[in-house]
Amino acid sequence: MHITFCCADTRPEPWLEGLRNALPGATVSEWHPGDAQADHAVVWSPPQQFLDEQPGLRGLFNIGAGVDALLRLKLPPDTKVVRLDDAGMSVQMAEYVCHAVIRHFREFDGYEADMAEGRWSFRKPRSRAEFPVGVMGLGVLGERVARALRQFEFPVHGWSRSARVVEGVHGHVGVAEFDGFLNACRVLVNLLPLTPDTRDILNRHTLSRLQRGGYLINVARGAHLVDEDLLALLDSGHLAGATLDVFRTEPLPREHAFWGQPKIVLTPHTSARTLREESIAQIAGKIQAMERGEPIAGVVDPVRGY
Ligand code: NDP
Ligand code: OXD
Repeated sequence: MHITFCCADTRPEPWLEGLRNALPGATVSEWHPGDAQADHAVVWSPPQQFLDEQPGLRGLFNIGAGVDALLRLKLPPDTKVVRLDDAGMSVQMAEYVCHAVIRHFREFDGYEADMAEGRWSFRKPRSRAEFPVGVMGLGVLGERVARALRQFEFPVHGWSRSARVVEGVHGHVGVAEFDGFLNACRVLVNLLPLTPDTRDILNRHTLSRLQRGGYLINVARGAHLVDEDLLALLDSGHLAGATLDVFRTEPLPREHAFWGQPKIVLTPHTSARTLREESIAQIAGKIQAMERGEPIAGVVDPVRGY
């Protein structure tokens, strides 16, 4: 069995070594143009040439959860596209989102500023009931985030395409229940995949439906958010702030208005990192299962877009 590796912005050696250890007997190599046909590929943002030259792949294993960049390419028709299924990402995402929600709710940014100026002052405790949190997307990451927020006793609402039952979380389903979901929330967390249905979904119209003093946490993809609409709603005061981990252009260009906006906390697409060991173990296990003819989790539906 031949596994080829084609991952942009990723040092290949540790991945090749890890895959060789996990799949003894397999030939594992970094892809170069003109290489022979492989059986499976481990990829991140591969060039179209790679896919054109590898039409017989049985599995195309993406070393991330989001497959939007991959699905923009012309894929071999019979290849299974497989995304990372947690692999250590959901706990990181839960940490990141809970940190952002709590930092805002408890006004730790204000306390930091006060203490930096030598000011010993208290703020009035706020009520959790006045900070209902909405999680868009109740998949592998969104469900974990919603459960973690419930542990801190925030009222939590979730929105998904099909009905999802998560204990203690008020579920809202599909387009018909989207406005009701937004109206019920003050803090909004985006964990949707980027698809034609969800591109630009965080815009003036939808963000205006959040309760006054709303707060946005975007940890999914930059193209979910209409940047100018967020800036306008921060200026008008309808939104109190935002924490953004993902951007339309990454790295975020130096001249972008987000850099100078004090109500926005920025991080460099780091909320849930791909963990090499966990990812290799998961991918190797799935390759072995596929070779035995068994079903695997995390197979992407290219029509649905995730
Ligand atoms: P999943 O595929 O497991 O979950 C997606 C969820 O979104 C599902 O609940 C799905 O509904 C819902 N959904 C999809 N389309 C719609 C729609 N049109 N309307 C309503 N709900 C919809 O994905 P993950 O949880 O694993 O990952 C989510 C995203 O997080 C990734 O696609 C990626 O973009 C981003 N990500 C960001 C990272 C970072 O570091 N910033 C790291 C990892 C991922 P249903 O349950 O009905 O199918
Ligand atoms: C992912 C990401 O999709 O890191 O896994 O954004």
